[in-house]
Amino acid sequence: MLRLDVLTLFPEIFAPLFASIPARAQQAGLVAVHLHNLRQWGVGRHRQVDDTPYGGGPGMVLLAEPLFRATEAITALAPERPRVLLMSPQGPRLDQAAVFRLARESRLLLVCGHYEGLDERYREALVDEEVSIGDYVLSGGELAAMVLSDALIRVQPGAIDAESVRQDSFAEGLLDHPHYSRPATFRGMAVPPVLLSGNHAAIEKWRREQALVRTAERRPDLLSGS
Ligand code: 9D3
Repeated sequence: MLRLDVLTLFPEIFAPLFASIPARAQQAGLVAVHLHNLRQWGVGRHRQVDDTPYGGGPGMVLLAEPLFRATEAITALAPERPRVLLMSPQGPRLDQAAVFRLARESRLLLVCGHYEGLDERYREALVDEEVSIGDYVLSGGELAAMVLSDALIRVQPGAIDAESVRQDSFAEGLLDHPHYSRPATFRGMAVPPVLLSGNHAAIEKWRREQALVRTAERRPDLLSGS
């Protein structure tokens, strides 16, 4: 059982974690997702969560006080201390190996920064690990937290067919082979005859070759190990 706590200023945009496979996984008790609004721990009458950066410059910085208080309060909601993951463009890029590693944890707290930065003292004191989902700029950590959560949820034992998890691209280090379904000929385009042969060894060999060719052509970095 995996418990995911998410700390964000925008809990209302997390609908994808309550649909499809993540919804079924929660109904089956394989995972629990708890959203928390950082505003709840804002300071003062205006529940302030950010302020201008010392030293000047554009943008705002999420205040240490609400981040510390929120993390302490969320931690206290369950017996186990969560591993605290900061969604951040400064982190190592997420890959399937990191997904499998993090999916074995029993409790994670995903902290979503905002376009602005976060007070560095929070990162130093309470963040265990930073996670980026790729080299492009998002407007906040929320979509990254949803991507990570979805990837973690679908590999929880029982969430989807175990063979599918094993065969996934990136788990095997290869892209997927082509897929076909009925009819055998569609608008003059025939399905590769080997797939209709009933020869399972030949089909397996063809699929592996196709996966290799595709990977070499489209993602040579996956083969060279870079
Ligand atoms: C001016 C420098 N920018 C850093 C590249 C500032 C900045 C831009 C966007 C700081 C935070 C953000 C919001 N993005 C995330 O919080 C984020 C993110 C991303 O933008 N890309 C990939 N993964 C992630 S995880 C969190």
